[in-house]
Amino acid sequence: MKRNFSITFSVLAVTVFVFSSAAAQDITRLEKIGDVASVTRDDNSVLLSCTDNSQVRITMLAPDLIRVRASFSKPISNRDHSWAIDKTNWSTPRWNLVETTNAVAIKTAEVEVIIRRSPLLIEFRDAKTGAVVNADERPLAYDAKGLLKSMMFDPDAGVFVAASKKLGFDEHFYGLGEKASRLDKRRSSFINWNSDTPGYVEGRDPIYQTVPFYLGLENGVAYGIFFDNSYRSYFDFGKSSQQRAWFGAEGGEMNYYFFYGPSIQKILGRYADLTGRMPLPPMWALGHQQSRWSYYPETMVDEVVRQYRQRDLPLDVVHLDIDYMQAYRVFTWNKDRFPNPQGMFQRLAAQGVKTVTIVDPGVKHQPAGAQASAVSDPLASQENSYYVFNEGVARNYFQKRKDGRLFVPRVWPGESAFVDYTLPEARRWWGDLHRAYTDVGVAGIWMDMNEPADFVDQTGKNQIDVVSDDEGENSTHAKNRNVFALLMARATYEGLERLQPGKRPYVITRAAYAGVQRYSTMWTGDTNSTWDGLSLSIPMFQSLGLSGQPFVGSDVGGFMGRGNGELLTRSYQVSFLAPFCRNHKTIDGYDQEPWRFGKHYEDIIRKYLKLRYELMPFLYSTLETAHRTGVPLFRPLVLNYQDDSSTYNLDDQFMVGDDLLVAPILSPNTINRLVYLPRGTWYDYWTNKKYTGGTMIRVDAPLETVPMFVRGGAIIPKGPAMNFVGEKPATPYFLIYPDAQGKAQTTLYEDDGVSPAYKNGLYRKTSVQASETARGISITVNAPEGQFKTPSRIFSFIISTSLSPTQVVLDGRALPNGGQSGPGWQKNGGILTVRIADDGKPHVIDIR
Ligand code: MIG
Repeated sequence: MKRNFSITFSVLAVTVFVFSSAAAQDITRLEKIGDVASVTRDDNSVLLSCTDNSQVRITMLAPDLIRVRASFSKPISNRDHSWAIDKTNWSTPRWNLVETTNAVAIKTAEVEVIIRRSPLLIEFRDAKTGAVVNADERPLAYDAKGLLKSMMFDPDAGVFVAASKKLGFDEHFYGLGEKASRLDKRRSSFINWNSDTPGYVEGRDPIYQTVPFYLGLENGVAYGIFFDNSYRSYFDFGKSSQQRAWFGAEGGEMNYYFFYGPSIQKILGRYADLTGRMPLPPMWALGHQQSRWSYYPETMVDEVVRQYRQRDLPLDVVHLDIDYMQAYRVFTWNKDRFPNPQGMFQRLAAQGVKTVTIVDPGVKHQPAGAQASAVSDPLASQENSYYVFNEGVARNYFQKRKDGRLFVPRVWPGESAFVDYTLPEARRWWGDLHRAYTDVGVAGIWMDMNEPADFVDQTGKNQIDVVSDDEGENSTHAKNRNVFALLMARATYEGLERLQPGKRPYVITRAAYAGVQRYSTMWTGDTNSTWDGLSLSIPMFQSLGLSGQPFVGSDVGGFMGRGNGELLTRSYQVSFLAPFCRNHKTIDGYDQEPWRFGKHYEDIIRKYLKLRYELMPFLYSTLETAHRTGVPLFRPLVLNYQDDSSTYNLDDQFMVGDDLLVAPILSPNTINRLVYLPRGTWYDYWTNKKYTGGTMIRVDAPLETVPMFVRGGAIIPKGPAMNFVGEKPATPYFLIYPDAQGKAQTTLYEDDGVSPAYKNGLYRKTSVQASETARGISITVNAPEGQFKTPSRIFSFIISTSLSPTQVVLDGRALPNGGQSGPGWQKNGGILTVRIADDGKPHVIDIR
């Protein structure tokens, strides 16, 4: 049985569906929107009515956020709905309108929008400098004559719409969510059509997710465009022509949001305002996770966890893949393999291990006939009657074709049914079904196959006439495919919120649409266990972070094919600093747990896993920044050094927050590499050796060492090494790395790590500043912010310095020199350590 599926799976893996490339969509042949005939305004928008009955509405949502919505040869519809948008109640910014014979000019405090009347061309300028930031290359256009119909997924579902922008001579492009491509997307084109693409390599497009949001950067100035259209969409950043960057879709509205920076970080904050913020996941989601397709029976799970603990390897989470179910029936348990799930999860929990179960959208198609019995016990046999299918049919929640027949895709259970997640009551039902997991102690949900994949036909053609309610619109697959996963994630997240009110939901998804960060974290699907796969993971994580998804990661060691100890070790040297750090492997792959290639590799992997847990206070604080500001944890250097052109293409290095720079090894037999250090002071994390940035250096990188640097000016909060989150009390210590002016600072974020109470002020932010003075060093600990109380504990400050102090004074009183645990200080081999009691009060430490 297992063999069979494995073969099916491999066959799918090599079947490549060739879509028409974006280059083939010649948008210059499309019908241009008519000239402006009249202009009207209301409180927050300007409506341009055109000579051809088209309309364009420009809406001012914020000084740096302008929406452009257009309809062609008809008025703009009253219906205005998007599953991606989180915020609609904007308070109108100050703006004014000036009309001249040739143009219409709208100005907010930050952006000026100039609309030429004939032809209708839109240009965005910096309101202060007048510099053009982004300008139409040609008028908005649509496929009035159906020229592109033969290339469209569903020619009956919509009309191709497009917008075209002038391509800057030196413009760089970032974002677009999950793409198997490098960081800078200039001279590339892409299609968005959520697709199950096992074993994808660089250049494969589309893959699982759709996030139609990109950033343009030229001369250090950035803008963003979110083309909120869920139909199959196209982005061409100067691939088909060196004149233009264009985007379009096979239906729906021309509807985009223009974000003005000039800083990328500011744009990401605004994008998070518009499409929502990532809530904090439970802190243990940052722990190390282990998965396999599939661990069963329960003795196998026990053995994996036993090995972890016996080998002193950190582990927070085990994932159960599709074989825990009864013949792939979601929301059931296979009693032969897992006779007592609750007992097992308690056993694991006692060892600090949480369990995540996979949930696929395919519900086994199992008409009950005469056998029907309403057994909704997920542990009971569903052989004769399957409660999820029965209920879905009875409530009419499954997707149907236009002719009213149930849509029956083939996925893991064989013939299946998909839920219409656009129905609020179906989402609620689906969410509540997760009691099958939460009742027995499952801690999180892993959503797979939600492109949605269909073994009958991966292009979606088999689903072309499937209708979704879509808020009463009864639209078809062409519009709904790309939002299917977003809505499944929403159903799951909201279900877990209801089922476990005191706990933060933990959801991870493969497919998505923009806005998914409100409900789910993600991983990059079925990668390859190759060096190319590892190298590709870095720009992928970075691009996702630049597209509103901060909690990202990929299967450590790669999913498909055979890895080896060196690749696995180097993979950990990337993923130990990615938000999602999970080792996972396909069903027929060579085993890949950290010990599988022998002690030498295992010892190095342990070192990095331990370091991840030591860095947990830093990682968690940086994740909270991502939650609050939309600026991701795992960053390309361009995000921190936007004015430094040497960072624009840099995607074999990354930063964690503002303070850590990592330059991993991405090829075999490599023991040194070049590293670009941007301006400022940098410290080698391992040796404390100081560098002045703005240059390229060569550093050694034997297998046990990943080149890693700390920014001068940083204070890195660390904690004890642990084998799972919460194993030991959090006793933070602070590593101080002064900049050229002798200054450094940080803010440590803490909360209970599990409940949503942080949303109501139950957190603690402790900011710490250090500065070199004429006499020595002074450290300030500010009064903590927030209501969360930490137990009284010792704060340690550690600094590598040539200074030999004679006295360390805390709030005017001398601290004892020496001692090990209580308040005091010592200088040892160039390292100065100062310990004080953290009593929740402000303190000043004077080192002389
Ligand atoms: O058709 O559940 O990406 O992580 O192990 C393959 C089995 C289905 C694909 C996921 C992978 C998972 C696998 N799944």
